[in-house]
Amino acid sequence: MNPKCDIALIGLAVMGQNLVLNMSDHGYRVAVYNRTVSKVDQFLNSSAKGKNNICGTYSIEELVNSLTSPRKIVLMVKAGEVVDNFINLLLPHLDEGDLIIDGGNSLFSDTTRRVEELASQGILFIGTGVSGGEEGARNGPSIMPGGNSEAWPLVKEIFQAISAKVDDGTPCCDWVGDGGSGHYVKMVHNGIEYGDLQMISEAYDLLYSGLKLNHDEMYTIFDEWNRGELDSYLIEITRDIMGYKEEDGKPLLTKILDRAGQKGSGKWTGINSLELGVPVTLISEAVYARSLSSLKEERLEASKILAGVERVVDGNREEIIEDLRQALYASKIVSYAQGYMLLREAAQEYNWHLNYGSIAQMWREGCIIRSVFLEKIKEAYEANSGLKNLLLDDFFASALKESQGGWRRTVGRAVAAGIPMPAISAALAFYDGYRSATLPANLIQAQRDYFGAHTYERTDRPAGQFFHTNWTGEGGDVASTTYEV
Ligand code: NBP
Repeated sequence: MNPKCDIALIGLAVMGQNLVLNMSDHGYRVAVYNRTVSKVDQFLNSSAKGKNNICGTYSIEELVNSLTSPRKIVLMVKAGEVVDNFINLLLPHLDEGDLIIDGGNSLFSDTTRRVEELASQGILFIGTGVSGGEEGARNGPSIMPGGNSEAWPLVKEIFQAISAKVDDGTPCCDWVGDGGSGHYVKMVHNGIEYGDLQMISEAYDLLYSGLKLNHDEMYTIFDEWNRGELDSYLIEITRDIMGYKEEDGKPLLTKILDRAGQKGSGKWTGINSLELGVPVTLISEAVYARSLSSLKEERLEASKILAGVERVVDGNREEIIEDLRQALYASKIVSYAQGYMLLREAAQEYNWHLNYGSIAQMWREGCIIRSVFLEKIKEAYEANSGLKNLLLDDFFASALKESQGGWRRTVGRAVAAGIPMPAISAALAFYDGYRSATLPANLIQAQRDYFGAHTYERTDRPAGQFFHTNWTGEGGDVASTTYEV
């Protein structure tokens, strides 16, 4: 009889297969199963061939029986209903203390619900973000687990073994917190990824359609940017994309349709930021920019009707490129600061104890937003765990001071040349709003009180006292308490 397996994985698509191979490489014995069971043999006869610590199983019962106790079962399947269906199929075969781990991109509130429902039945549940795509899953992803904390010791060793590591060997995997916090952190990671992709695309637009640079020239620029403060996986792949040519010698990028897809985690981040009242403007703009890009036919029509200006950026090329680099760097700081504002508010709202330095560490390697820059975020939170906002950290405040000139000139040039920069300009507007001791919100309060008797606070009276003015002399003196616009 074969020895029992250490862990099981259900879902042999790209992520599942690569995670299994990764666990196998680290010496773990893994049982595998897939809804379409023919894919089990396909896997065993292809990339898992010859790996005798990967065991195919052909029913849920066989999978469960192949495991040592307490059982550990990873679901790497399509998020949503499919996860609940598998949990329901597994439950009749499990014993108290067994553990189900959902490694897909589940909505954090679903994970919170599953942790609670399963705890009431004596079953442990972890919802974990796994980032890094196919290559990460195979060679070391960033792993962000949260859920029932009693479950963490059961998988800590396996997860940290297969995860990415930073240079000093620290794993990019640590316990995030209770409930759906692991999937929440993954959601914010994905939102930040949306922002990074959008900002880089805006920079490319200015270089290509504004400065009329060719792809070889842009390759060199992204290559240089990748050697400095912007050093990151996404700048690196952008450089490589600039250099990629088809057999006809033409850059493939010029032949790719400008209609960006999305799977939903950026939208979830935007929706949650609205619900929690956190101004995560850059990520939201990045989501809207993809929505606008998808209106290709409408844009084609509008391009023939609506007036604009010639898309040309004039001036000293080197200065314009350096200003753009500064704009990208400053906007990136704002984007991460907004992401961390959201994490802080969520921790408060959902009663999680998040370690912000450790989150930066988990994103440092293995995941799509990995970058040198995250080291600085980790250092900022290590120096001051109660830091109110990343922008107020000395390093980031002075980085913004140094780059704001180039940032402002870049946004000015883009506006003058009719080149849309929704993310980079939203970041600048946020920065200017955040550093404003006074905002024109006094007028909004006056307007609200004028038309809806919503009341206002006064600068010459203590905060918390509300006043209503009969602005026209014709309205009443009764203030509104329930009517909101
Ligand atoms: P998919 O998201 O394409 O999921 C494929 C798996 O889900 C297969 O095992 C498939 O079984 C199963 N499945 C589907 Br689809 N519908 C099902 C149903 N109605 N009932 C039962 N099983 C069903 O695979 P993936 O791209 O490897 O991603 C797995 C998870 O990891 C997802 O949640 C994804 O969001 C997340 N993720 C993906 C990436 C990435 O780069 N791809 C990165 C990070 C996280 P079948 O073979 O029988 O159809």
